[in-house]
Amino acid sequence: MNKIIILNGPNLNLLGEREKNQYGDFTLKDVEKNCTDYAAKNNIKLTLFQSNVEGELVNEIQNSRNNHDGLIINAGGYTHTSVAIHDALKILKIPIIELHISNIYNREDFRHKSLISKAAKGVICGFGINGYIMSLKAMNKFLEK
Ligand code: CA2
Repeated sequence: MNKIIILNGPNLNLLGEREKNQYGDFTLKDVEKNCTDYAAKNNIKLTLFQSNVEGELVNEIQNSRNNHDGLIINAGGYTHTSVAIHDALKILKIPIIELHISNIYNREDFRHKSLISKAAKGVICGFGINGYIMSLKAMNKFLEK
């Protein structure tokens, strides 16, 4: 069984409440349920974590180095600013997938730069919340022996 963690960063707890044109009208609870259902059918032991606090995300990334086989992260706005999250991800030896709901490259210039990408094995962005299932599928593929 592959042990995979999905981390969601700041403001993603408000999914479905505002900016529906950008992020859709599904809530984080809906997204998490989809992922949990997919995991149950696809040999994945799934951990889900969301925080608006940078240091809490760093702690969870550090803890995952001994507890998980793969990490998927939508770092939200910290994607574009956080050296601390970049550094924590760099410590890990497990595969990392960077995930975004929206296509960050067709949005404002400040979203075009990601500090997460340097640490990620792959990036999935612009596929809406389907990106979460796509990431789990891709991670299972990365983890195939
Ligand atoms: O497209 C993504 O998944 C993002 O990581 C989402 C971040 C944004 O800062 C990144 O540039 C791209 C923001 C998440 C904000 O989520 C909201 C949800 C509902 C209402 C308002 C914001």
